[in-house]
Amino acid sequence: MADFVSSDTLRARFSAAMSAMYRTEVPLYADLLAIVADVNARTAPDLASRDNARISEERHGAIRVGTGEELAQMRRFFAVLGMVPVGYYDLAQAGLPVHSTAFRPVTQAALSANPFRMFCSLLRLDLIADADLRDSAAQALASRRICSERLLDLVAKAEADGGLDEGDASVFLAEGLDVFRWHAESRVKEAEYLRLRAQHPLIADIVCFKGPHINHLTPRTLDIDATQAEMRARGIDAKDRIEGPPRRQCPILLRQTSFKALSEPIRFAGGEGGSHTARFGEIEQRGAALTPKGRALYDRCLADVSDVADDYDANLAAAFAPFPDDWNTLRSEALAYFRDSDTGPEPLVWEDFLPVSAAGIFRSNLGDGARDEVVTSGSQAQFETALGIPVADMFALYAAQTDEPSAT
Ligand code: OOG
Ligand code: NI
Repeated sequence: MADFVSSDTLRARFSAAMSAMYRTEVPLYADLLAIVADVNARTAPDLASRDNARISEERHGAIRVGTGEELAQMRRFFAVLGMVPVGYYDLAQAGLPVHSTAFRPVTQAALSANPFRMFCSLLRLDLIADADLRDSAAQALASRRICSERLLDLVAKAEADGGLDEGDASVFLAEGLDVFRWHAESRVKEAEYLRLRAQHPLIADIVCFKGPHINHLTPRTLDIDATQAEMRARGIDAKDRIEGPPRRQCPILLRQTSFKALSEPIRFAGGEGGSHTARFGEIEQRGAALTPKGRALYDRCLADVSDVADDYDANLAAAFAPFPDDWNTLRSEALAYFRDSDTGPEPLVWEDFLPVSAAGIFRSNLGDGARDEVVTSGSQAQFETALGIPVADMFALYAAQTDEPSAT
């Protein structure tokens, strides 16, 4: 058998290459990495080096694709990196014309080797009410090729042979990186870009460019409040609310915040210049994975957050008062997942995303023109047909990991 590069190695190399590319494309991202590294070292100076290594290597990214074919290509590409689609996120409920999944590794071994994740959204053309606009968006997308022939050939080769040797792997990674590069040239004329953007800024972002540019990369912080404060102190325009649960003794799920999108110069087909807002920065703090019962309680608490007074943090904390905040109760009430380790039960880390938080991140980064009007329900079946396979059930994955022997 040929000497294949393992999917864990491919994923780690791809994640590092994306990070290097994004640092040059969005220099503020480099500042963010430095702040997070500082805060993490201060927060957990004695963290086991294995965990420390995982945390400083950890990041997620996000992309948005325009067609079912593009989504299926992404699914096949990420599979070579050991990443499978987990979960269905219905953003239409929040008024956004997309639905999403997250490509990520699923076993404990793969997650500890490198947990890189990619949040991937698919445009829902069916939610564009204006038929003319829908047709012109569909037409622009029909002639677009986001992957090179060479990349598609290597994906097919990896599928057929079960892997790639070093020679193929390095070409595969370079061609893969190219898919997510920023292109400042719009494929459509200014008038059409403006019409699409007026319908919804997300539609213009997805339809008008050569590829699904990476729109953010997110490092994992061990203290999001400290990181957010440090961002502000350095004059970074951070979003005013942290999405997700409040600060707690026992962190659960995911807390996220972002800095605002940059306005970047672009050139339209036809030659005129303009500007586009798409790319931003984000940080996240991960906590314990909740069971369906814990998640239902989380959703109820979140729904109870009052928007009346302007002290959002206090309202959030008050709404979460019913959520137990000690590990024993979280375990005895089966609200979170645990697994046995040498030192007793430890909570499983939440490896996924949250639809309400994701909607907040989208919204804060769509610029002033963002209008949320398409309120309708999701269509998981339609998404999975495009994807080519069903998405994995995150709760089943966590449940299986509670039985996995603990990593040594
Ligand atoms: C994705 C926004 C969602 C997250 O971390 O929840 C997201 C996007 O803007 O494309 O990245
Ligand atoms: Ni994100």
